[in-house]
Amino acid sequence: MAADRNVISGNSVDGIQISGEAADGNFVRGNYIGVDVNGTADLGNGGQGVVIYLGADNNTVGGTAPGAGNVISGNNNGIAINDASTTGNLVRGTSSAPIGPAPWASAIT
Ligand SMILES: [Ca+2]
Repeated sequence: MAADRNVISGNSVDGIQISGEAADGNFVRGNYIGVDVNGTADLGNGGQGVVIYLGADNNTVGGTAPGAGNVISGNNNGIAINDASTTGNLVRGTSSAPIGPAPWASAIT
């Protein structure tokens, strides 16, 4: 999965927005968000790395399978989940290490 990752970095606003009542059941897996293609240098997005809001429900960032974790670093904020109508979202396999100690860890720094 790692070779298939997206590099979502260097945007002036948010890296990924999952927004609105219909934005339910999405997965964000295996990406570099806010770092360079090697996953080692700061290339942060100007807003959130990932933001889930305005009624987006039951979305998953990361996961427990090998390669499902994201590296989310260098952004203004790592992950934001906002608004009372935004429910049931999961952030899985998190780690404070620059790249998680297990291949499935999401590193959020
Ligand atoms: Ca919804």
